[in-house]
Amino acid sequence: MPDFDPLKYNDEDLVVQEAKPKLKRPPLYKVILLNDDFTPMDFVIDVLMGFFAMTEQKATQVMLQIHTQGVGVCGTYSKDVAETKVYIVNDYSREHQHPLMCSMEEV
Ligand code: TYC
Repeated sequence: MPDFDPLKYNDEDLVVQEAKPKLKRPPLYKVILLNDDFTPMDFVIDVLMGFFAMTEQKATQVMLQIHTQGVGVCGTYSKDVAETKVYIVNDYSREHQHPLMCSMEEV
C-alpha cells in the first residue's frame, strides 16, 4: 500500500480515515497609502523611505503613482506587521499634522 494512502487498517481490521492535515498559509496584507491634496510630496517620500525601506528613487516613483492614481502599495506583510505599520505611519502623520492616510487590505 503506498505511503500516502490515508486509509489505514487498525488491529480489528477496521478501516480508519486519518484526518487530512488542515494547513493553510496565514493571509497576507497589503499596506496602502491614499492620496490627499495637502500632505507634501517630500513627507510621503520620507515615510516610504523611513517605514518601508525604499530607496529615494523607489519612494519617489511610488509617491507619484499614489499622487496620480489615488492609492499605492507600500508593501505586503503578515497581519501583525501590517497593523503595526498602519498604526505607526498614521501616528507619525498625525504628529506632523498631515492628513496622510495609511490602511491595509487582505491580499
Ligand atoms: N497629492 C499630494 C500633493 O499634491 C502628494 C501626496 C502623494 C499625498 C501621495 C499623499 O499618499 C500621498 N502634495
